[in-house]
Amino acid sequence: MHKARRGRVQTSLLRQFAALLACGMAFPLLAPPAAAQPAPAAAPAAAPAPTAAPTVVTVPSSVCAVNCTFTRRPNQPVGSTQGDLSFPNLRLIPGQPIEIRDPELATDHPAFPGQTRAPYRASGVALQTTIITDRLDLPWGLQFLPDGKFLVTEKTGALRIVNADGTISAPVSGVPAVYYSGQVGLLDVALDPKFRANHRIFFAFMEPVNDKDHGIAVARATLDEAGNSLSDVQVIFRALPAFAGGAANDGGRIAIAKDGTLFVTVGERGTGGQVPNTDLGKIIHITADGKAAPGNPFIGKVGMLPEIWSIGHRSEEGLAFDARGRLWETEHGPRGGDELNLVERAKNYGWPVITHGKDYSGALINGGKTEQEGMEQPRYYWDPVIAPSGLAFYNGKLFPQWKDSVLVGGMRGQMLDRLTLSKDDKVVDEEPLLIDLKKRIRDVRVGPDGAIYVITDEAKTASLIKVTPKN
Ligand SMILES: [Ca+2]
Repeated sequence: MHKARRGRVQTSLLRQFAALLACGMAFPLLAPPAAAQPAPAAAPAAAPAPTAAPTVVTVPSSVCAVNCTFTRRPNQPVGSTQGDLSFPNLRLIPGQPIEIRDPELATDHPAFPGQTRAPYRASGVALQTTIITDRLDLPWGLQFLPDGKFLVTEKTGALRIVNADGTISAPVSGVPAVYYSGQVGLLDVALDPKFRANHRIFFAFMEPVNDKDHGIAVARATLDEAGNSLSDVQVIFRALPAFAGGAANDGGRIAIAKDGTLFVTVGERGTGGQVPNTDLGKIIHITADGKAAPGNPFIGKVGMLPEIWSIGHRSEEGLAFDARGRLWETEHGPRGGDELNLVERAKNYGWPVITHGKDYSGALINGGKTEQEGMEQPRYYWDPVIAPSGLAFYNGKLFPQWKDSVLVGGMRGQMLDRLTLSKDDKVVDEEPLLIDLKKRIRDVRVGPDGAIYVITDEAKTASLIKVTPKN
């Protein structure tokens, strides 16, 4: 386990610049600050606040020998985004893309046919939606307990058990202190594959490590459902480095592999995803004890943290395995660059060296570069963005037409987006579901009963909704 210790602050500008150059990261000093992602529905756009200056962050000396400082770009204040961010006026004509707005960046282009704006296909499945509760407060992660109950995190710091009849428990006791601000707080929750026997859960949250700094952490605990409490709570992993600010682009999604190891997303928090000796902008792979998982690609490499699995991510809010056991993620990109990625060992997903779209300020990112040798292309990107959160592959029995479909929660897009993949992992059609709800969808999961469950994103009045075929 890493201790989030603060190292000595090194403030030499020359040294910072050398460090960034070494990481291929010089341009953020020249580029405008990255934007915050869309605010929760409860936080309406306010007048833009003054933009803060970039800050220098130091990686703890316990893990870093060289290039230990980097510059973190401030997040733009909520409400400062520009461009066409209205609710999409979708075009539902079979064979045509659903998106009719112009691309955000006129010079952008897909790297291969079908990488964006896949044709609409109506699967013709009538849906029944059942609201189990509409009294959740900024829920973020959803899981199914074996007895038909639900386990839900709320960003403000509460873990709750929702009964099938919609009644909601008091906050489960024993959750550690959570730093809640903007897009961060108590984030995803996951059940141990042997939960029925060991009642163990894992959860990700923004942890206040002192009165100023905070970082993404993963804890494990034993859940006593009857007692509505956690015991044996242990923080097993702390992303490095912790620092002040950065309440956007934080990741916090967990997916547990069949072997019981955890993949966890850690967002870039304004640093870009390329700084090697940090967990920021990475997907990490750890054991149930929080140690680097055996076989990780960067074990023993100087300057790389051993828990890192993949790099170059921005703000990964969806993470799931497909039926073949392959790992996929969705991430919030810049304006016009939200992504669906197939996540593979040691690969670099590009941010912010290459990306589709442009900065929320309207500025080009790295000159508008969209491709580079050695960096992965997203399997799909949304332009304009849908702000994807939550990702699932349909593998239940209630919707046989949707076997292996990709289900993506859209927050800004206010939809459950269903994508069909070809055998070579290209998106061949797109069908926006639940658009009549006009709700920001935060998480999506397929239940053990084959129904699809989504949670929405409001404060106090967010819903847990069950989706089944309409008979
Ligand atoms: Ca990317």
